[in-house]
Amino acid sequence: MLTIAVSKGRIYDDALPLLAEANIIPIDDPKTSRKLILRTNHDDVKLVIIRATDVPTFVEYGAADLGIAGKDVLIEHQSDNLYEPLDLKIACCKLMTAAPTDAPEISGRIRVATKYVKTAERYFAGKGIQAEIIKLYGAMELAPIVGLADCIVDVVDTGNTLRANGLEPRELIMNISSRLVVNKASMKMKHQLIQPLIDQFEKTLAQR
Ligand code: PRT
Ligand code: MG
Repeated sequence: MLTIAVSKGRIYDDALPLLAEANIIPIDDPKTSRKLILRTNHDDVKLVIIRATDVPTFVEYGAADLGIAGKDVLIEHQSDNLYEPLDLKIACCKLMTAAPTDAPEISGRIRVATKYVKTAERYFAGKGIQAEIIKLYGAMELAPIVGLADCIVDVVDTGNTLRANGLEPRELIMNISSRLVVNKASMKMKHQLIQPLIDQFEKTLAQR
């Protein structure tokens, strides 16, 4: 049995064509089904549909053999128990700082709202900036507007969400794409199942 952890939404949408090229086709559709375990055209392959931030946890503990997770989520999760064999180059975006448009650069201690607490801590520490990190679970863009923080750290794609809330992108922390992650024990025990899958993904990506 092979279990693949994927989050609903953009990663699932971008992962479907890759999986299809590897002849893995879900039978249930997560958009219409409330099932958290999706059967596929193979009796021994299933997809588990979970929150994006939970994918590394499921794979780390072997609850899923493989997973697809954003690099933003992976650098925040930080696990030594995951192989990351492939950059799938899907669900691409940028992890950035953002602040109210035309707000002056702040000197001294700043307050930063983000769900990427560890990543933000590392980033500002690396720049020698004293930052108080405020953990939020969503709607980060609101924080500077209501005076909760001076700036935010979040992923940006088109920048429309920032602009709609009077913010502008400032510094690029990292270019983000989704990665294939594999449980270390599964990689050994189920090598004959997993390696061909990795090879097929690689082939598809090379043709893109
Ligand atoms: O939504 P949920 O709370 O369940 O979890 P999630 O937000 O972590 O999941 P999801 O599916 O939204 O994102 C999964 C992964 O997609 C992330 O971990 C990123 O690696 C990647 N990704 C790519 C993005 C975006 N693009 C993106 N634009 N994740 C989030 N966004 C959000 C961003 O947070 C902001 O709210 O979209 C908004 C910005 O988009 P623009 O186009 O307005 O800039
Ligand atoms: Mg989201």
